[in-house]
Amino acid sequence: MKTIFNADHKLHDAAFELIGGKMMPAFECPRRAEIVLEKVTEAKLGPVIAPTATGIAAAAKVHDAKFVAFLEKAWGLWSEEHGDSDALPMTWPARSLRQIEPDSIDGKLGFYSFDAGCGLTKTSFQAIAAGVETSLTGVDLILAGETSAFALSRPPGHHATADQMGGYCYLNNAAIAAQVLAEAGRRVAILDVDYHHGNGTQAIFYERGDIYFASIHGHPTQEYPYFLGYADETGAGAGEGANLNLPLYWGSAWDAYGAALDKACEGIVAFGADTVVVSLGLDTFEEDPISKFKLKSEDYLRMGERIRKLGLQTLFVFEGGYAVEALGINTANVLIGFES
Ligand code: OKP
Ligand code: ZN
Repeated sequence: MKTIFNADHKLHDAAFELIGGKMMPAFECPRRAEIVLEKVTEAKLGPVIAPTATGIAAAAKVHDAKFVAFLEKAWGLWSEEHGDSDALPMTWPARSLRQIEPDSIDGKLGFYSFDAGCGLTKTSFQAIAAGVETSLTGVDLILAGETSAFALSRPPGHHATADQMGGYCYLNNAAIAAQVLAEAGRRVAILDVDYHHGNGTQAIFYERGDIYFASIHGHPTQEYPYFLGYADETGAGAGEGANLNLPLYWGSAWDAYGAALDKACEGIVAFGADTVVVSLGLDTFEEDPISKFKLKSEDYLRMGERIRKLGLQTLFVFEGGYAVEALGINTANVLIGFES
């Protein structure tokens, strides 16, 4: 399996995040992608290639063009007003407030986000754009007939909606890939195994019957992003039946997880998918610092094997996972299990 590695990922390096009432070093940090690259290379899974400079016009297939343009110019507007600090939203158009885009940068940041998890540095957009190119290069490999490919980039994407960033995510790499694959005639299922519900991906395809979305994640009564991801969200309109949420409670280990993964895979088969995009988050790990599932390193081999049993062309797109020391091994284990 080829790995497409976004070397520009390191251009996104937020100074800190506010979590649990404390200012902490950002969990979503450059070391994450580097350790995954190390372990994937050590595992000799296949060639590591650079993304093709395709540009990011395809992002507008699932995102609002005004949102993409905003991301590109946000830090410039911010620095004119606030100097060199990371651009960070702090006020949102919540219930009772109006959905009108303000002129000032602080207002715009709130308008185009749903939480304070998305700081932007001077060079963040370069990393984000190269991330889109990374997943598009993965799409090219799949369309060229490769059985699988791994798009290794950060920041992640699955929380990003059509017009809002949130949860460390800016542009939705997996959704963009799925859309381009669907336009190429593929019947696409997205399997989101990140610990957090892929609210952005779900929302983007919720009313569509041509792309299936299945997610296993922390139950929204307990876990971020809290306001989406219930089992009764099954799709709407033409998309009715094309959305499958399998929320699990804190403390879930492989017995419960493996059973949910079976259900997700059965849904993908019933949908008749020929191509799978896996939102590959490794924050289900027992030692993840911000998550509360109990998967062990060996369980990721089982995960990869189960996905392989689908027998479909598979594009893995890197998402979350914050237990940095084990992150490389856990990621490689999914890919090793898939290839076994
Ligand atoms: C991004 B991805 C919960 C704080 C959550 C945001 C988490 C974003 C995860 N106590 N902060 O899905 O791994
Ligand atoms: Zn996550």
